[in-house]
Formats: sequence, structure tokens, C-alpha cells
Amino acid sequence: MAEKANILVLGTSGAGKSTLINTVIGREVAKVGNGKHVTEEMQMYESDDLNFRLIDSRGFEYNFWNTKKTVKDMRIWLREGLQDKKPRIHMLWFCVDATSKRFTRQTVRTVEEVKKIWKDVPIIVVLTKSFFVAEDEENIEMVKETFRKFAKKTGMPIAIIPVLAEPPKGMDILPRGIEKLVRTTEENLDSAMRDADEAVRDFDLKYKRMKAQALTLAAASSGAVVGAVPIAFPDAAILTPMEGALITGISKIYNLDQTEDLTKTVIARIIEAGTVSMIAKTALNQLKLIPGLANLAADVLNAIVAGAIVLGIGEASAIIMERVYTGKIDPENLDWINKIVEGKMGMIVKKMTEISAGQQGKINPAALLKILAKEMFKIG
Ligand SMILES: Nc1nc2c(ncn2[C@@H]2O[C@H](COP(=O)(O)OP(=O)(O)OP(=O)(O)O)[C@@H](O)[C@H]2O)c(=O)[nH]1
Ligand SMILES: [Mg+2]
Repeated sequence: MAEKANILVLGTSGAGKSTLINTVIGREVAKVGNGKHVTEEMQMYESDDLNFRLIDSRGFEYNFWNTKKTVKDMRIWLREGLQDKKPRIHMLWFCVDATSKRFTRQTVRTVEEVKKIWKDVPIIVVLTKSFFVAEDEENIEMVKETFRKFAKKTGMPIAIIPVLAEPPKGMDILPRGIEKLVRTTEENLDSAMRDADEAVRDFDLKYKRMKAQALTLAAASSGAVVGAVPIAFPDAAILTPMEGALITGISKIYNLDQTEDLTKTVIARIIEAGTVSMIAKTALNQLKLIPGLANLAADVLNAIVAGAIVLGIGEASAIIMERVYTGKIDPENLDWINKIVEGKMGMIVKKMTEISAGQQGKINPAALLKILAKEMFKIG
């Protein structure tokens, strides 16, 4: 069976979230009450007939901490409940009590807070307790107006649907709006799920790249590089064990460590690109030409160059692994791998020279490498 979508049902306490869920699911599943805060814990409901799940949340009146806390709880709960690093929410049903006639800037803030996590998630505003058809138009207009005025970042809801989930006993009114709500939801789920998948992929890539960069910076500033005196540049065409370990570490981050050949290819290319030792020597000479740096101790200059080289190797490896991981590039495409390595190395040396020149002789290699890394990772 296709994966079900997750719909988060939000709204102030007593708005009628649980009542709505019971009606949509078609059974009394969620506890409903007159008192405040009936639903304390988040809860997920589903039915065989529906291709989405409904997640009932704790209702809360807007205030800063309430919202932050609830959104945080939500995140934790979702991560555990859905076993997903970045839990996917595909749609929001935002419940607004139609009888309250209150739909303010504060109310919209809750939505904004949630949208910070799930940026492009579509919203359906459900006007609950819509007892009177005659008031629909006015209520819909009120919601539209508030969104237009206060929810510029959030964007407009894809629909505003008046719903009466439970006709009051003894009154001659039928439930309404439920079918339309379900239909509108289903019509929009395909694209919502595609967007959410994309967002998760983006998140995954960013997360992996961040991990690779942290590893790279740690390697570049490690004692083995910065503290080694004198630095042995890999004249013989082998990288130091530490650099090999860095590349292997990055391949693990991209789950490519099973393809041992890839790691070997990348290492081989980095060596062949030639260039590591040539670049290192050129860089060293450039540094010596900078007034104020020439009389720095040789080991300080060595440390900077060696660290920069490791940064370049790490970043180039991350880019290569990322492209292979996403299937954008065939690891057999050696020319391309060469280009990346040379490009990154060239850029890092240029940046390094610029930053060193700005330091006016007071150079701490580890601190300089941090600045260099920051600059380089920013360019990505
Ligand atoms: N007659 C009628 N009453 C409703 C309807 N929806 C909600 N109510 C009433 O409104 C009150 C609150 O409803 P709940 O569904 O518990 O609201 P909630 O949003 O889940 O509240 P919390 O769990 O506290 O956040 C209850 O007394 C419900 O019976 C409806 O469609 N018709
Ligand atoms: Mg409830």
C-alpha cells in the first residue's frame, strides 16, 4: 500500500479538533470534552478508508512559550512516532471555532511557528462548529482577511472549509462540510507528498554535508596536521593516512563505504590531480611573498598550508560523494572528479592567501583554518 500522508490537526483548545477527527475517522477515537485541554498528548488516528492519518494535538492559546513548547513536543513526538529523522507533515488542518468570531494575528502566529519547520506545507482552515450556513461567507472572509494581513510569510490557505462535525442533539441540522474537507485534502495530497519528500531530501543532504564539513574541519585542525613539524607534503604520490581516513569517513556519511572502489578512485584522483603537492608548494611560496608573513616560522606556514589542503580534500570529497549519492554523477566520470578536486584546491589556496594576508603577521594556524573553513563551506 502507498505510504499514508500525515495531517497535523491544530487549533486552540476547545476548537473542536478531536470532535472533527472522530467524525472524519468515523468512530469515536479521540476523547472530546467540555473542559479545557482535553487532549494533552499527541495522538495519531487512521482508518482503512482514508489515505491519510490525522494527528491530534494539544490545543493551546497563543503565547510565545506555549507555542515554542508545543512545537518542540510535536517534533519529538513525531520523530519517535514516525521513526523519521525529519518527520514529514504533509498538510495542516487548522481548526478555527466559527462561533468564536475571533481569528486574530495571535491565532495565525501558531501557524507561522509550525511553518518554520514544515515550510511549504499546505494549510486547510477548518471552520469548526459552523452551525449556520448563513454565516459561512462572513467567517470565510474573516479568515482570509487575517491571513492576508498577518500571515505574509505563511501564505494563504489552500482552502477554508466550514464544517459541522456533530449536529447538536434535538436540532434539525445535518453534519456538513466533512465530505468536502476529505475531498479537498485528497486532491492536494499528491503534490503535498511530493513536496515533503523533496524537503526531506534537501534536509538529508544538508545534514550530510554538515557532518562531512565537521569531520573535515576536525581533521584539518588536528594535531597531526597543524602540529606536525615539519609537514611532509605528499611528494610521493600517497596521501597521509589521516587524509585517507578523512575520505573514507566522508564516504561513510554518504553510505558509500560499501563501494570501496569509489573511495579508492577519489583518493587516486586527488593524488593524480597532481596536484596536491604542487599546489602545496605553490601556496607556500605565495605565502612567503606576502609582506609580514615571510618571516613567520616555517612550521606556522607549513601548518596553514597543510590544513588548507586537508580542507580542500574534505570539501572536494564531500561534493563528489554527494553527487554520486544523489545519482547525479557516475563515479566512472573521472574528468569530472578531477575538475572538482582542482577547482576546490585552487579556490581554497586563493582564499587562504587572502585571509593570511589580512592577518598581519599574527597568525594562529588553527584559528585561521577555522575562518578559512567557514568561508569555504559558505560557498559550498
Ligand atoms: N455540537 C457540536 N459541538 C462541538 C463540535 N465540535 C466541537 N464541539 C464541542 O466543543 C467542545 C470541545 O471539543 P473538542 O473536540 O474536545 O475540542 P479540542 O479542540 O479537541 O480541544 P482540546 O483537546 O482541549 O484541545 C466539546 O464540548 C465538543 O462537544 C461540533 O461540530 N458540534
Ligand atoms: Mg482534543
